[in-house]
Amino acid sequence: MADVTEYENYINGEWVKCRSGETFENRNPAQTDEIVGIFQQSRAADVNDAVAAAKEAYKKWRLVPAPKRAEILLRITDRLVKEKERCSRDMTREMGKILKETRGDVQEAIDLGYYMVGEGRRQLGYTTPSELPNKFNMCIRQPLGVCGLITPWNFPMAIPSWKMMPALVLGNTIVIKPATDTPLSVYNYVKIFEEEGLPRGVVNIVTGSGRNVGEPLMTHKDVSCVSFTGSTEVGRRISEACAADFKHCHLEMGGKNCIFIMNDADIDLAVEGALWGAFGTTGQRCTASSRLIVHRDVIKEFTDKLVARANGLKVGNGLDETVDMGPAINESQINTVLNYIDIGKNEDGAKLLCGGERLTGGEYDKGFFTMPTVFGDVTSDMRIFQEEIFGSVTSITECASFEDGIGLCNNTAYGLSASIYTRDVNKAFAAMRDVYTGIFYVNAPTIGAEVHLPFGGVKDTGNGHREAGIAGLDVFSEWKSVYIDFSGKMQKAQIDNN
Ligand code: UN1
Repeated sequence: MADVTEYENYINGEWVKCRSGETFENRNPAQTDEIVGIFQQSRAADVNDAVAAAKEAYKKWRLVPAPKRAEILLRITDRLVKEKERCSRDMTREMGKILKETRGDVQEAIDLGYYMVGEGRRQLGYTTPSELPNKFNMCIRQPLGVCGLITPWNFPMAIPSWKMMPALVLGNTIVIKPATDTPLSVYNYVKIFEEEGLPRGVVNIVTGSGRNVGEPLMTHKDVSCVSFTGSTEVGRRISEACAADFKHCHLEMGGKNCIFIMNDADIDLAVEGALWGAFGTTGQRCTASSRLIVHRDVIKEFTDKLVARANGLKVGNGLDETVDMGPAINESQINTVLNYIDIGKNEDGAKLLCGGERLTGGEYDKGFFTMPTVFGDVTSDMRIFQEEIFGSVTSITECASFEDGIGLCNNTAYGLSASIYTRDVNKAFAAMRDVYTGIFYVNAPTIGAEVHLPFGGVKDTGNGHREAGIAGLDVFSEWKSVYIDFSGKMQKAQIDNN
């Protein structure tokens, strides 16, 4: 215990303990006897301090020329390149996903960082003619003020970067509350911000629970924008809380993503995609491929091959480079997954094809490990077809035709990501048009979004916003339309030009 580091909040450019002095432990989900760090169990008073600092810092930060703001973000991102391996290892220790994936997570923050650096010299508004003589019209982006960011544990650095970088390049200041399971990754990121000279108060980190930190942050009167990634249930609460004060509110929530495998697909490629889409990040992605909708002509071949591959995956500690799949994030999550496995086993007609249990014995007893699990003969009325599991479980559903398959893809409350495997370009384009999601892939699984395209979903997945890409700027800025009349006369729009 003695050599476990205690990490502090970062408020107004100082590392400080929370006011109550309470702390919580961050444990390695692959090896729960390892404490990764001790973090501040903050409360409303700490949130108030951080928001006050961010509000004060905003006065100056919004006036720093955007290219200058971007220069700091460039230095931060260059540093992150150098710190990638350390940050990836820390992330595997606190989150569990395998090193290859945590390196990808940090890389996603690097990619997004460089992309947003470019926005320092863009943030394009537009000019447009006026309807009146000697008058000039344009619209520009304006920052919002203090942004409250509430980030999840499954992409502990990538998702914070999706929110922090656009917010900062636009001239906002930030209070971020990382997930309690993965505060170290955000700490590592923010530490670089500090070391690379971001002015005090521009970024503040307050760790603690949703109730103690998230709630006071999202209801704080000086917070202008809340950006949240997490469950649909929590997102709904945040949406209601923000509505009272008309705060900008960006929500990125659940998914029940499907891969649709047509009878003309390259089956080996589809199996590869399904395996990666379903069991990458132990299935703990909003974009995970948790429904596999397969044309009946190829369902047997696909199922046999997928089950063989799933059985061959090596589950274990993500720091071991030979491991394919790490643990679930925590006790409660593994219990949710095991509960859904039970639900699947008890569904009338569903067949457990592989996995279906917690892994025990030896090192497994120290962590939250489950087997990669595949259910067959799943129909659209079943809970395992409809509900987000967020774990190493996927399901196979038979379809009779292209139209039937599209109907099944859309038969869900969520709308984040979907994909089709087919060699028929007509089918690929029709599916792209008719499947109702924010992200769509052809001949690739439902995961693998790149940072310069909008990320987000429809229906219960989102509330109409997107992050990353140019669309990500909309969350953290407001349009201002500017009219400059140089006629020297009192001109009246809509009236003088009749
Ligand atoms: C998430 O699932 O929460 O496309 C984010 C992907 C990653 C991001 C996923 N680039 O799967």
